[in-house]
Amino acid sequence: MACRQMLAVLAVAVVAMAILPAMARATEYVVGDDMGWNLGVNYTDWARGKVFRVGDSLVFRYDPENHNVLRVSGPDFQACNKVSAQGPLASGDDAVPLSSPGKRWYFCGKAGHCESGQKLVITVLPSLQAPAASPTPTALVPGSSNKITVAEYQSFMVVLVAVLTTFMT
Ligand SMILES: [Cu+2]
Repeated sequence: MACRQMLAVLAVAVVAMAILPAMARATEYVVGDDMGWNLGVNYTDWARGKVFRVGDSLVFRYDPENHNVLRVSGPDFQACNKVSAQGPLASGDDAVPLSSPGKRWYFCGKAGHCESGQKLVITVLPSLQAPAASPTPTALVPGSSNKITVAEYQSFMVVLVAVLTTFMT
């Protein structure tokens, strides 16, 4: 029955559409990967090509005897100036949630380490699940306001497929 096969394909597609946004999971980035937070690692290279989003987190792993983590402003980052730094994080295994979009600057507060390149700047992008980034196919729901949510759209599609399936079988 070609009709039923098409419906099955449609149903799978709709379910996939409903599930995919929820699968845009938070990512945990171990800074420096296996090298950790240390001297002799180029954190500009490490960060290149990575996409950091709100909801993700950074994990700094290091020997707390030798390193720590300070969060600073952009100008302080350039100058390795820790006078107004936030922190330090000093556990040796520090998870830092990225809770807002924008730039973030970190460096190690031990003497000379920032100057030697133990510093990291990243740009945090908005979450993929932010309402502004969601499609709003308003034409599919006549009479509704033009502010339907993704959840409403997904519910509508699931109901639509259920109704179609009932009629076609
Ligand atoms: Cu250090």
